[in-house]
Amino acid sequence: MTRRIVHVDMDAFYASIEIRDQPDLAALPVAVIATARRGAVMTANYVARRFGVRSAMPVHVALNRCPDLVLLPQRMEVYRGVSAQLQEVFTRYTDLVEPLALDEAYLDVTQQSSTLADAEQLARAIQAEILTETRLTSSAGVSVNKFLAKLASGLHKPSGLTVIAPEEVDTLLTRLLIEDFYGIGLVTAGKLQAPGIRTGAQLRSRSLAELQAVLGAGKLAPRLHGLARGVDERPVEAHREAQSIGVERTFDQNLTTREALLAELPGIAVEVAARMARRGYVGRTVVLKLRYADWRPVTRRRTWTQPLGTAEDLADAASALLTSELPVEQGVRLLGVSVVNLSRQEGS
Ligand code: TTP
Ligand code: MG
Repeated sequence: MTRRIVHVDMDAFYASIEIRDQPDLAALPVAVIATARRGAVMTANYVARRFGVRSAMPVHVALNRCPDLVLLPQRMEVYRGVSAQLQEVFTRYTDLVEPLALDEAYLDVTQQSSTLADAEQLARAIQAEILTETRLTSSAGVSVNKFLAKLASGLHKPSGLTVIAPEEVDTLLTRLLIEDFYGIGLVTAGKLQAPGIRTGAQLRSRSLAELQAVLGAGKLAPRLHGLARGVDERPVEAHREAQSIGVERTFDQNLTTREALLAELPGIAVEVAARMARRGYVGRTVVLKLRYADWRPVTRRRTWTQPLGTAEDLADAASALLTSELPVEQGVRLLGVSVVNLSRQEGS
């Protein structure tokens, strides 16, 4: 069965978040470093990369290459928050989402598309939604399996959208170096180089038995034999259970009156309930989030003994939480309702 897989990977993730939050840094070379281990660069923006600054590079080497490099300490909670926002965007498109890291995921959109061109449109919409919700850019790759989708997302970074069609696979893979095949680390690369396998073309020229002679009888030889031909049957595994399901709405103009605020809740509740139903969840804790005009966030939550799931129940719960915050002393720019303490709805 042919599949359609999208791989999304954020551009210079930690650095882009820092620059989003301190726009004056945009034109400067910026690196994020671990505060605990001051020794290494976690990531650098694309300005710094032009000087040769890379992830995992010792800070003194990075400063040597780029003396004006701006060093910023990591803010993991913020990055995790953005990661949750990404996950939320992805699940609007498909339930088959497999996160690989905070800033990347595979999405199986086979059910939601009938051609790679359809899947490309979905990927474009996902990138636009990520930009709207997080003010960050991403790169996406679209193809028929995970290996090719991930390869594609890296081809035109930043802000890239790349499709690898089956007919392009041969030309593309023969040109790759073996390190560019997913899962080939330094050790495997070393083993393959001894018998003269350095490129995709050379990898492909070897039979399975020849690769097994080099790599042993484990899974690696058949896996690389497949990858060299663009074959990768691994399914997208949405192994993680949802932690929270919710909807946020940002207003063009800040809302100030009780009526205007309360009037937003039923619509939001309908969307939350629809998402919960689609994914087969009910939940016991309703969380209301407000963001005031000055960006100050407030969350209020309440837990019920019985799980909730209908739009009416969610709207009532959210209204009660909102009412206790009224009147608001300044405008509200964002209103969100989410449900945590999720459990599987019976019968699903
Ligand atoms: P990547 O996606 O590998 O890198 P990136 O998002 O910074 O840049 P791009 O994808 O545009 O090439 O990693 C995601 C985040 O993971 C990165 O922002 C920081 C963190 N990270 C580390 O902490 N150490 C590392 O060695 C790497 C590679 C990443
Ligand atoms: Mg990235």
